[in-house]
Amino acid sequence: MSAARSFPPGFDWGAATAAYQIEGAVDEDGRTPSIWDTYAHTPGRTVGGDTGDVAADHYHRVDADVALMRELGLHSYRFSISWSRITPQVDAERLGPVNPAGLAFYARLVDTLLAAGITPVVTLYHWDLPQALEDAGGWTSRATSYRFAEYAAVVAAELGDRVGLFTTLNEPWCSAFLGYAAGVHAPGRTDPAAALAAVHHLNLAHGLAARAIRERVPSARIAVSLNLAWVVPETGSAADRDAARRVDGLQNRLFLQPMLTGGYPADVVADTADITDWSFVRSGDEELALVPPDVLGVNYYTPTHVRHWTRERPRETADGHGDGTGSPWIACDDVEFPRPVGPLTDMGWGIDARGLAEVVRRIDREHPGLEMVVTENGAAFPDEPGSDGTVADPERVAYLRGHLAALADVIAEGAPVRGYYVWSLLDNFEWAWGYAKRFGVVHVDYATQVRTPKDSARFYAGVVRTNSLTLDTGDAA
Ligand code: GBH
Repeated sequence: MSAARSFPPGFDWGAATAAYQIEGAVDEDGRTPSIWDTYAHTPGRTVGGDTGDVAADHYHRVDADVALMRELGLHSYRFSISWSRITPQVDAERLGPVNPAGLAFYARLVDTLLAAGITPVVTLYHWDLPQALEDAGGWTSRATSYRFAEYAAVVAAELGDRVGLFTTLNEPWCSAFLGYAAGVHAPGRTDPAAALAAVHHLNLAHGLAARAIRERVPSARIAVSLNLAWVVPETGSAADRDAARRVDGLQNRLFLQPMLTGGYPADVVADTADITDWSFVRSGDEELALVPPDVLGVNYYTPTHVRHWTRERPRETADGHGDGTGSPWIACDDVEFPRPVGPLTDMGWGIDARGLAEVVRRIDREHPGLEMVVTENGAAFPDEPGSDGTVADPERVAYLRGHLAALADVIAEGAPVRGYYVWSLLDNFEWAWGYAKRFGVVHVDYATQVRTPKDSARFYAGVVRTNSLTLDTGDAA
């Protein structure tokens, strides 16, 4: 576990954030509401009624935050763009005028990063759909995919001379299943058929946007970030393996197949036949969605253990998996998610670094040559500054160390993983959990907006500096 490892020369080290989680400034410079403004402002939806209205106030702190990244020695910074800032008047029929002030914010961020020697990596969609599009059906509507491609083209045209890598979507599984089936993310719907329509329109959006970006900026590289699951059946029984097949189908194959090889997995289509007839998939859509990315973004946090539920006792569900109505796991009535054993993060998620290596191995096996970047990996712990002002977060250091060791090993086996982005640079608005959960390597005191690098930030800076994990790389420096 703690043996030394080194990473390949030129390995890309970064940190990631998302617009609604850090920016604040929700009604400045022409921005209109997104589904996350609406959701967070709906009573009962987020812990403590927290919203992203102020968040980490990054919108007003670009210079200081980029200086922080520079101190950490980051090569790259992955951030997302708030669509509602770029085309605030978008509706189902048209994209509407481009908002120069919105574009200018991101242009300035990009220029500030470049001046600091940090490579900007753009995510076009990290869950904050303009509310007017949701009012017209959101991701259940095909028009949303087309408007998204038009928005992507606008951003690419503006930033394509300075940004080399555009990520279309972050974790479309969350958008579709947490947003439209479980209802624990915006827009808060609990309609399994709507979730499957959303899956398709997100896949379509990826393909249409990737084409639109390449047309505007031929040199652009395209990524998509998927929260791929390492699905582990509890036993080798046929019933447990069938549970694993269903979960793998919903979380992994519903996105991998349409983007990488084309079409939808026949078993998932059959399993969901009672929910939808899939008529939202039109002739020609298979070709439209099939745009293999230049880089597959892998987001990994926790393993997914599954077993067949025998109904002899109440069903176990890991936190966030819901149960019955409001579950993201549609057509999985016989599946349960055993409670994780061993150490947990503050989210209640199990810790198992083997999963990161296993998802990478699986992609490498099924899609040889496809380049990967770990676009998110990290953990929440309830860190607070000590009396000396430092923030000790030994659990996060151990989490990162373990996952980086597993990653180094799978790279040494030959998997083409080109970079790693820690989630997250800053403590931030953890969606329905509000500010109750802290994922940053940098602590944020929300009352003062003071940033304090945690011990994990020093650990990570040491890894970046040496391009390796050594026994004592910067731990608790
Ligand atoms: C990412 O999503 C997001 O991209 C990011 O915005 C977010 O802040 C970050 O991770 C931390 O949450 O139900 O216990 O088995 C992560 C999506 C979906 C990962 C649910 C863990 C299962 C946990 N997550 N998943 S559990």
